[in-house]
Amino acid sequence: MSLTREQVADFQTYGYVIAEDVFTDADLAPVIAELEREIDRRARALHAEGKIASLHEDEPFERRYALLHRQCPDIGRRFDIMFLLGSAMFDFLRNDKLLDVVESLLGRELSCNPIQHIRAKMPWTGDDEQPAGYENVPWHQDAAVTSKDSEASEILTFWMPLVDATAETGCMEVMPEVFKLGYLEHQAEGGTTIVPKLLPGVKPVTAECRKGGIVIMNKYTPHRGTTNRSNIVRWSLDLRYHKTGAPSGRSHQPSFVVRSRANPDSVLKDDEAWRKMWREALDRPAQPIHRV
Ligand SMILES: O=C(O)CCC(=O)C(=O)O
Ligand SMILES: [Fe+2]
Repeated sequence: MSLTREQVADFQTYGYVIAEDVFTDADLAPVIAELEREIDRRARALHAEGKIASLHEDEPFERRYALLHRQCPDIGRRFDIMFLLGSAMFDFLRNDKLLDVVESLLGRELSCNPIQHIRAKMPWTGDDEQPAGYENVPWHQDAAVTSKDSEASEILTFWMPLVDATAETGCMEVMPEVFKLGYLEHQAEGGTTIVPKLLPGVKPVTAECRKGGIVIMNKYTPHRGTTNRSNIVRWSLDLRYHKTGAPSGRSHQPSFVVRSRANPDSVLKDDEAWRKMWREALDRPAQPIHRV
């Protein structure tokens, strides 16, 4: 499904747009099933080591991981796309409905950017806001986690919840129109975040998005996570795409062609080749990936 002209214009105007109902539950089911298998595998291994007492096998995807994580946070170690390298995830990175949306904004020569994550934001019952950290991110622009040589590249973020993302479950907040200011200096303290005195006083928008939708953001759009006050895990994927040939912002990690009119043979269809590229990249000495 391509974006409508109005959605494209909204994106150009505000620096973000929320496209609802792009995917059906069936489109997302293989990715969720792959995550469920991984969770089950890890739970059984930790159970065998005596680190998890109850497997909570009957709990749904939305709940089970939180109940396991509470018993042993180790279950979340390296729970991310580049470490799991699953076939269903690879297929989803190339999903036609997703790429039709990407093409609406970036044109016909498209590469999947290596900055991509699975996020499992746990329920939070504390009186305070859920602390900044991997599970709840402070105000930032995604440009902050790219190298400077990619300044001129349009690297767009496609954020997709695997459960309904609402103010209660901890959806994002975004600042409309602020992308026009370009890059704002970030600091490392408090998690990669915009230097507080540079944060514009713009009223944020609560970016609620039902499962099946996509929150699309410009790389200079400030956004943050909010507290998950529900009793389910706020599962999401955030993927990025750029125009083939443009610097990815992570030249030491694998980008790959997902769609090409000019050179259809360049499209990567082999998930084993994708795994190999990531394994080689992860084996190389760590490179600085953030600007701060
Ligand atoms: O998932 C979140 O709450 C924040 C995600 C984020 O910062 C991103 O996708 O770039
Ligand atoms: Fe972000």
